[in-house]
Amino acid sequence: MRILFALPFLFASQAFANDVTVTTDVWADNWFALYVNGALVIEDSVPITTERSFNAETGTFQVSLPAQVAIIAKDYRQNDTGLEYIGTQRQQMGDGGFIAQFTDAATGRVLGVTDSSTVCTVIHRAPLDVSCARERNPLAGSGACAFQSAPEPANWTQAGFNDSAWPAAIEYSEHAVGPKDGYDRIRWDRSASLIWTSSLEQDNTILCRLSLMQ
Ligand SMILES: [Ca+2]
Ligand SMILES: [Ca+2]
Repeated sequence: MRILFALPFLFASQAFANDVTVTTDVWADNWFALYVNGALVIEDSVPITTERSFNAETGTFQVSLPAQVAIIAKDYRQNDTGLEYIGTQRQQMGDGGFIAQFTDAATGRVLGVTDSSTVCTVIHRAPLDVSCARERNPLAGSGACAFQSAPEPANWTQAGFNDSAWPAAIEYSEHAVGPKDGYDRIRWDRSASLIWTSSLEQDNTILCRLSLMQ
């Protein structure tokens, strides 16, 4: 039944002259979900709890341009300390990293990429003091292991959301991020950059927005 209701909308949306089929490639350390004009279009298929969950995803969607892309990206953390491998010799902060590109599936033309014109905000930062990573018994919210956490702002994936206060994303080199499994499988456009916010290690959950232009 659901498809019967969906069909009229599908035909209506395809009537717009600016409609394009967009191919998107995404690589994330460790997990992401990607929205276009407020609708979820692609989500990382590997759960964040999978050890070393590095992977690339490729998907297609149809949209009328210009369009608004919104991405939530998460670096894995075992708890609110921001650490991973807690209590083992590998106990560490862990680091994030993210890259995406959007191309016209028919022509290959680049419609958008992650770079310093992307804007991002941090909604989970931990630990606030990096010495937490060396503590024998790190406790979230205690001393060096204090953290900052905020809910996702209402309507942040929508095209009309006001992101003017969000800072520019920071571009990182491949050397800094060390992108692994799946990254090399994608032919990245030269304009696409690995991005994150100011700390690859302490910023654990970030929200980013970028525009796709005709
Ligand atoms: Ca990570
Ligand atoms: Ca981290």
